[in-house]
Amino acid sequence: MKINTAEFIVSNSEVDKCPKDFLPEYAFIGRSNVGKSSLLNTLTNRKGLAKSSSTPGKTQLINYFENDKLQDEKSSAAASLDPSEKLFSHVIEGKTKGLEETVSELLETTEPLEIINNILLSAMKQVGVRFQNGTTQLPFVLKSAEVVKKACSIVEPHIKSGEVNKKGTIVLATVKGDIHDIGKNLVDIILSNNGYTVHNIGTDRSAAEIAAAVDEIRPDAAGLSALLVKSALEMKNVAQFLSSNGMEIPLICGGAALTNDFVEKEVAPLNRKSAYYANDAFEAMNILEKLKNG
Ligand code: B12
Repeated sequence: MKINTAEFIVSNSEVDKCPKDFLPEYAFIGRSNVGKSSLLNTLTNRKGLAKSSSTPGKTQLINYFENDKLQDEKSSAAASLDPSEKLFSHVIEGKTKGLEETVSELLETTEPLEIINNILLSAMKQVGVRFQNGTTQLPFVLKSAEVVKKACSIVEPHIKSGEVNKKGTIVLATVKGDIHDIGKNLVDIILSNNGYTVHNIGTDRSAAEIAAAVDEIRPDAAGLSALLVKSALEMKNVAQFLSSNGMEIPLICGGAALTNDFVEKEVAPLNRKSAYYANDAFEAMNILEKLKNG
């Protein structure tokens, strides 16, 4: 079976095995070039999901694959994987069934932060690559994101707090126009468990909302997240808004859409108390430490 981003060569008997992550735009079945909607219909009719002429929705298809005996076949294949590989495949496949057991098993041998940083993060990165090259689609990405969130909530209580005395306070937000929060929430978990007080005010936060939180909480820094090119630009507005309201708060900016250069040249000059780029929570901690030491 040959897979590339645009097409998927299958034999008729392989249609049923077509994994959800690789639903193609079109497929070759025998000599016929079958379009996506007829492929969806074939799959749906075989399982009796939709008897009418209506095209099946993605939810139906997700259910189809989740309920299908294929899942059982996959589960027995998964049984031979070690717990870290199992967790990785939970994320890739967006599968929550058995997640708690897998994470608990893994926690017996692996440090919680290692699970987050090495397994969950790289699995989500892999999902990102698949999304980018067209081999998976948004609903499946969302399912993977849910798995990461759920796994984090199971792992988090097992993280030993780094310090009893609080090292500092930070307000965290994903900026306006952006609802991505997996990375920001990981930063929250890691900072919280390393002695920082984190006020995570959520996603899609306007400059005014961020400023209000800063005004109320008086943190040592504000951590801003952006994953879209458009929302990266929003960071400039936040810096401008804070400055024009006379606020002096260092910004720590992160997220895949940012670069050190952008933050240094475009955001920092607009903020009264500079702005720093951080690749991850650990870099953010280094910055917070430096800020504390003047
Ligand atoms: C998951 C995901 C989604 C999920 C988000 C679920 C959620 N609850 O977060 C859903 C499906 C909702 C989604 C929606 C969309 N997405 Co999206 N999404 C992704 C994906 C696949 C993974 C992002 C992720 O979670 N990565 C894993 C985490 C752990 O990494 P991270 O966020 O980068 O965080 C790390 C660091 O960056 C850093 N960090 C992050 N924030 C912060 C903050 C601070 C203070 C610090 C210190 C560090 C830090 O620390 C983290 C740990 O190391 C990326 C692809 C990719 N390769 O990134 C696309 C991607 C970001 N999405 C993209 C797009 C286009 C969209 C949509 C517009 C799609 C659409 N057509 O509707 C919408 C946008 C909706 C909106 N208004 O925001 C594009 C953005 C393109 C661009 N450059 O502008 C990407 C790059 C995919 C692509 N190539 O097309 N998406």
